[in-house]
Amino acid sequence: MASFKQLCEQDKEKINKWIGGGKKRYTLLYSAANNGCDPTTFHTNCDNKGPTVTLVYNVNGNVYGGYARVSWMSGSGESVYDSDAFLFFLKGESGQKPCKFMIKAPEYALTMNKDCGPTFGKGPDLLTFQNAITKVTDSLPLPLNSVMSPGTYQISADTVTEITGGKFDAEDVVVYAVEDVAQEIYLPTPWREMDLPTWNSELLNLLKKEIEEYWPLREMGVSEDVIPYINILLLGPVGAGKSSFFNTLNSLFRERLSIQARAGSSDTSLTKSFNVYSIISNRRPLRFRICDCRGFEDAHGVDLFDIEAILDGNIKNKYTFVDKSHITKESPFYRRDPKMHDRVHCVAIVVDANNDPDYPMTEHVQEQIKRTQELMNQKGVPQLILMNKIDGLSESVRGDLSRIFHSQEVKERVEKLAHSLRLPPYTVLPMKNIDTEQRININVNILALYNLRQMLRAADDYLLNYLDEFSGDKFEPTYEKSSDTI
Ligand SMILES: Nc1nc2c(ncn2[C@@H]2O[C@H](COP(=O)(O)OP(=O)(O)O)[C@@H](O)[C@H]2O)c(=O)[nH]1
Ligand SMILES: [Mg+2]
Repeated sequence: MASFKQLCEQDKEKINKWIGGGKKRYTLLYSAANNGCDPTTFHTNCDNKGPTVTLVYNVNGNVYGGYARVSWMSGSGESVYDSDAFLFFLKGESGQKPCKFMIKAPEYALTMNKDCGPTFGKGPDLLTFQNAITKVTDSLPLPLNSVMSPGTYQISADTVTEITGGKFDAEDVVVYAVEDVAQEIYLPTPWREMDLPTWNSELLNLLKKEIEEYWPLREMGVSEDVIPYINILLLGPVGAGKSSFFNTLNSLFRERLSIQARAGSSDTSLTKSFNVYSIISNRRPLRFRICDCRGFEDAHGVDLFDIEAILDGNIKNKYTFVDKSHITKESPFYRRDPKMHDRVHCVAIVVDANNDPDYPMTEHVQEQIKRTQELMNQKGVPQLILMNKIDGLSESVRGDLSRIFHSQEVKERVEKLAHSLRLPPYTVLPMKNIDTEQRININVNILALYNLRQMLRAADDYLLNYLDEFSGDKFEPTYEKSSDTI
C-alpha cells in the first residue's frame, strides 16, 4: 500500500486557527495514495460530508491545500458560494512560513465537477486532479494545470511558484471532514464497567495490596512456588511510552520517583537492548516482570525472529539487538531450554493516544505490529493495548484522570484504536504516565495498577491453557469438578 501522509497535531492546530472557532475533530475521508487518484472515488467518499480540508503533499515535500465549509458535490463544473473557504500553505522543505490565502470572490469559491478532485476557485485557483490518474512511481503526476490560475483567492502567480516549489506532482491528496467539537461529553454512566469505586488513596492501597499478593494462577489454587513470576512484554513504536510505563510502576512501589528504564523522546529507539525489570516492594520482588524491548522503528526496529525468541523465552536479559540481524543459538544471551516462567505470558502493545486513531502509526510500524500480532495469535499469547498519553487527548481528563471512563472522547479513541489493531475494545487500556517533573500522583497510580492488574489477569488466562503441564501435587484446583453425568 502506498504511503499515507498523516496530519499531525501541530498541523491540525494551525488549520484550526485559520478556520476559527474552537476545537475540531478531523476524520479522514479520502487519500489518493490509499484509495486511488480517481474523481469518482473522491466524490463517493467526500460528497455531502460538510466542511472539509484538502491537502496536497507534493514531491518537493511542500504541503498546501484548501478549506471548504460547503460540502463537495458531483456537478458538471458549477461554481458554488462559500465565504469561509480559503487556500493555505502549511509547510515546506525549505522552511517557508505557513500562510492563509483569503477568498476574494466567494461566489466562485468552489467548483463542483464529477470529473475532478477537489477544485477551488473559478480559475481554478487549485485543481487537484482531473480524471483518474495512475500512479507511475511513488508520485501522482497531477496535471500541470493542477495549481493554479489564481483569481478567486488572494494568491499571486509568484506565490504559487513559491508554495509548490514549481512541482505539481504529488505524493498524496488527502481530504478530511472537519467537525466542531463543541464541548467534551461527560457520560454519567462509565463506558467501561469497572470495579473501581471512588478514586482515592484507599482504592490505591487496595489495588497495591492485591498486586503485592499476586502470584501466577493463585486464583486457580496453584501454589506459590509452581511458577515464580509472569512476564509482560511491552511492544510498540519508539516514543509511545514503554519505558515510562515501567518507571511509573516502579516509582509507585518504591514510593519515590524512579527512572530506572531510560525514557526519552529521541526518534530512534533509546532502548537498544532487551531489559527485564522486576519491582521490589516491601523488600520482596513482585511476581511479575516487565520486559522492555527495543521499539518498532521505520528504518529497522526489532526483528520478527527476535520477537519469537523473546515470546518463547529464548532471549536472556540485557541482550543487545543487532540492526538487520537477529540472535543466534550460539549467543551467550540465547537460552536453549526455556522454562514456563521464561516465556512471555502477556504482551502490551503501547500506542500514543494522540496519533490519528485510523492510522495510529506509520505503515511500516503498522506492518511490523501486524506480523508480530500474527505470531502472538499462533502462540496464543494474550494481547492488550496500552493507549498511552491520554493527557493529550482530553482537557477534562488531563485535569482529573478519574474522569477517564466517563469521557466520550476517550471512549471513541479506544474503539477506533481497537478497530485498527483488530482487537476487541476491552483490550484497550487507557494510560497516562508520570513524567520527571511531576510529583507522584494518586490517580496516575490507580490507573497504572488497574492496567497492570488487567495484564496479570491476561497472563493467568494464558497459563490456564498449560494447567496440564504443572505437576499434580502442586496443583490443587479449588473449583468444583464437573458432575459425573456430564
Ligand atoms: N504527555 C505524556 N508524555 C508521556 C507519557 N508517557 C511517556 N511520555 C513521554 O514520551 C516520551 C517517550 O517515552 P518513552 O518511555 O521513552 O517511550 P519508549 O520509546 O516507548 O520507551 C518521553 O519524553 C516521555 O516523557 C504520558 O502518559 N503523557
Ligand atoms: Mg524505551
